[in-house]
Amino acid sequence: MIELYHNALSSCSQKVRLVLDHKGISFTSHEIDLIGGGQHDPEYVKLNPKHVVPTLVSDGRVLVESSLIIQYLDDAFPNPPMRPGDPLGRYATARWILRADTAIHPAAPIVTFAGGPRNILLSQPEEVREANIAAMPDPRAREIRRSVIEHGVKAPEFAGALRVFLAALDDMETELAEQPWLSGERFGLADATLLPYVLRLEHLGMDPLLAETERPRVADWLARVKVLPCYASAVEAWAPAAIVEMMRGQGKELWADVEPLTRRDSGAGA
Ligand SMILES: N[C@@H](CCC(=O)N[C@@H](CS)C(=O)NCC(=O)O)C(=O)O
Repeated sequence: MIELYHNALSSCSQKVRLVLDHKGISFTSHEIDLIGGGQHDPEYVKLNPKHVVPTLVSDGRVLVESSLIIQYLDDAFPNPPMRPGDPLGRYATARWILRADTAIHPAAPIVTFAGGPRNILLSQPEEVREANIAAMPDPRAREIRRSVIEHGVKAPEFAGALRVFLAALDDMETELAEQPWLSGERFGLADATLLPYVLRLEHLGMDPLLAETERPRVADWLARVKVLPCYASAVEAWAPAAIVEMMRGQGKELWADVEPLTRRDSGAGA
């Protein structure tokens, strides 16, 4: 019996749903409204003391940290395997997972909240928005959230966070020259881990970064991911179309400010 506390558009939740779906594991869904502050509900915080999603409950055992959760799922439900069998292949997968946790994920709220969702937060009454930020346990995360809400893509943190994404895309492009999937010969944990961040760029209207002319192998990889059954049920089925459209529209309006930061001669991608 699996229960998942998650959010439709959260990258870490998408990652776990992709793995659950790819393995054919059904779960009871508890959606957490991150914009409304559901992650700070005292009952939820008992499960996840970091006030974040996802949280997976497996036969009564509470599991947090999406990267550990997907590795647990691959151990507990080994078919189909989502990590290569050979030690070097497993190392390569673990390295992508580590990179997502230590670099890409910390950059994600900056890239995200500087764009589309910023308007949603700005439309909230200030006391509601501030109460939700004040409830975030990490003081640095609070500071960054306030900065990106105030300054958008002009926030001092934005260009560096975008560079983290660009560097990951460029390394994906290199790796995909050697093998069809980031996890080796088939879709696996590394692919499920990176997909939500690549998709986030698309949702934020930054599709030119994913164009065939710019990064042909990443474009091809994304097209192949999108025809997998798990993409339809774990990502598309959950994503609220109106919010994605709003984010994309907002991102396209901001592209003139963002594009110069993505040029290779600007130091981006280094
Ligand atoms: N290391 C955690 C990070 C989880 C995380 O940051 N989740 C985000 C959504 S992707 C969240 O819940 N944010 C709450 C907030 O923005 O207040 C994991 O991998 O599970």
